[in-house]
Amino acid sequence: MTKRSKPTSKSVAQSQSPDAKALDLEQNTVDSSGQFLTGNQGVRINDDHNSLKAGERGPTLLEDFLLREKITHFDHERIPERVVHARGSGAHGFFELNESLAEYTQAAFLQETGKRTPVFVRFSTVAGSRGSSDLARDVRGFAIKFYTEQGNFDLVGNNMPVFFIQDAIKFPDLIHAVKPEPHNEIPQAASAHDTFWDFISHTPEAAHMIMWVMSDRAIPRSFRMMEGFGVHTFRFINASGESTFIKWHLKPSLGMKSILWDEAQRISGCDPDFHRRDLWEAIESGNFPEWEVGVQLIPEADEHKYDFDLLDPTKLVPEELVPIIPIGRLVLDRNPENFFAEVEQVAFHVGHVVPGIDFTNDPLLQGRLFSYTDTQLIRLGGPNFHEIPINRPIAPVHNNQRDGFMRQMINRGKTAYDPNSVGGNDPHQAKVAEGGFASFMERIDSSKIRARSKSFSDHFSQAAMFFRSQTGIEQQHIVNALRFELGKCETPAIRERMLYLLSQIDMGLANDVAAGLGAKVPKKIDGYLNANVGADADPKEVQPSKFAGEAMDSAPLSIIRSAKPGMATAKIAILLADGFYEAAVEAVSKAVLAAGGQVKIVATHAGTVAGDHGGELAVDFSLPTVASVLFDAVYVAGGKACVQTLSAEPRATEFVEEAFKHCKAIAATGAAVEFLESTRVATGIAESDPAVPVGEDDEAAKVSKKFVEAISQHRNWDRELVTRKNG
Ligand code: HDE
Repeated sequence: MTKRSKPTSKSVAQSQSPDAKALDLEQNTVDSSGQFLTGNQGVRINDDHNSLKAGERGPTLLEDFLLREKITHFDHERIPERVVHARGSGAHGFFELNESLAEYTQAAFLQETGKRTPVFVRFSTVAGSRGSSDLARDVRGFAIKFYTEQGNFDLVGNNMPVFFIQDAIKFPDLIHAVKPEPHNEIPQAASAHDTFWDFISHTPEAAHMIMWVMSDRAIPRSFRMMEGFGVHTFRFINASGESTFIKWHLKPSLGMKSILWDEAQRISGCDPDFHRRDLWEAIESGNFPEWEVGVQLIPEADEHKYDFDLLDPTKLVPEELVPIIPIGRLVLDRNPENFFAEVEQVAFHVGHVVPGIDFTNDPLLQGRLFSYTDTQLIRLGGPNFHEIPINRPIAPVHNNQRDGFMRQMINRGKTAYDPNSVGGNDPHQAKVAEGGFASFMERIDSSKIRARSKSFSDHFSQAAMFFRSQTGIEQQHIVNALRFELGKCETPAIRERMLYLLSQIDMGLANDVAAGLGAKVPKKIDGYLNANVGADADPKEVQPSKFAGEAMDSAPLSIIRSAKPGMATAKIAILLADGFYEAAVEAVSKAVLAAGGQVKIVATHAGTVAGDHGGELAVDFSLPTVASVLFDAVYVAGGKACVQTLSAEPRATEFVEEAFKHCKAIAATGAAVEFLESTRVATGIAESDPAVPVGEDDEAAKVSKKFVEAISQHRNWDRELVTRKNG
């Protein structure tokens, strides 16, 4: 039976446990097992297979209220997708504090160590539609809703610490430029087209962000293996009303890992739900994704200490200048019950804050403070979206707001205004000491102007810092990404402007990209550095973007330099066919599982496969349904009959050759070594590539050890043709 939703705010508010949100959601869940099928008014349905007709072959009757109710509901099943971040996945979990921030903020969830706060997290890509591939080259959204006892706090961040633009007024332009072009709605979920690069080439402030999105950060291996950032500088306010600037950071406990662009394109075809599936399966199997949450704290007095502006969202604060203090962990331990009700209907907003957390004057943040409520009104159909279960705070909600589409709350009493005496003047305001929210009393004394701060004008130093902090391999990936993206642009002038912009970051980078485009880096482009000014600006007053020519080195900006060895949850394919050598498969599986990996049996056919000693294995995937891009490493099983079958199957050759091309670990024993030698993996064997361990069938234990070591390094990058040297 449908559980009726009661006015929940009171009962749920009393419960401060991390499970409070689970209880809240449960009040709205429906389990239909053993129940009669009914209409939406509760009437039991006798025949759900036939509409009401005037006679056996007659017309359907307008009177058929069951048909009309069902079809009307169906007709309205879709809601507008998010205008950006439409493609996403989410999960429930908790935040556990292990370092009190009481000195800096009054926020209740940041006071006592050990305190757990329930959260709901949604990851997303930005540009693509709801049904697009997870593997687009794009920024990933990383939005967290903390259900605190003082109300919801939303940290609506990304997996990159900076943004493309400095002022919210440019956001619609940026998004229009990256979305499919309006005349033909092409391309989907891709920035590799004219309009995006046309906009960027006129927007030098995007230089830093472009380095991030052209890097491997834009193609993560998993949501579980990417960092998260609040991007803007926020404020903490403590009990004495003092403010500290703060930047939010999340570091994945599995370490950061990415994939190659070649893989991303292939995965988009093989499994466009790759990240969604990965998150879902990790949680279902008890491998709960986890991040270390940290903050950079900057005293009010240091506001002007740096050669960049803390209010400029195209800049980060290098960890070398302000260390990240770990304060707790974020764990995702529960999948949604219903994707639409939770992941689709969750409504985030940077303006959902609690006492002790406040905004800065970052002009991008200020614009966002308007945008998020506004967008929910159209997306969720009215002003009562906070009553949808996933959005409901666990803190009680009492105010004089009334009515509107889909109102759930039944407010008692006859007053809906303040002040009133008829209702005892309730609900009443809260003093700060009672938890009332008070904004930081920042002093503002200035003229009203429509202009950028001059302190925002260095667009290239941090872009150069990012590029120069990468290893040679990562730099090459950036060059390759730019060659791909700009190579897809059809208008030569756009490429030229981009090459000029790149030359402002790093001449070597610009030359390398130019070589791939068959173009030359122009020495000068008239006018374009004067972007971001109004029509009447005096060109002399416009500060040109400057780059001092030197850039600091920051290791944490590089994935490879900050890599953590380890293979927890890595997915290993065991490629085999009937007649496989059982003892070796067993040994390799054991070693992989012991190191925290997962074993998936990939065979030439579905069902089960028979080993050389009569054992049987259930097949997880048949070759035609997968590709090695979906796995982290491959072991090819020995056994004469098995290898004969694999050798006759072109897909098996493709499987190992692709894994080799993508620098993954590949192991083989017994007869399978000959099979590898008949493929391009032969080079790896000949050159004693440490990530291609091979041996006799009875050497499986030795081979497994090397295999596990190689997987723990994630990739053998030496296999890539390295043309760049770091710096
Ligand atoms: Fe968003 N952004 N954004 N954004 N954003 C939205 O809100 C917007 C920006 C981010 O999983 C929208 O509910 C403006 C920066 C995430 O539901 C919309 C500006 C950062 C999500 C919106 C920005 C973000 C959104 C679309 C520039 C990183 C997905 C649907 C002023 C710090 C949240 C929605 C989810 C979603 C507006 C810039 C992160 C339209 C105007 C910078 C993670 O309101």
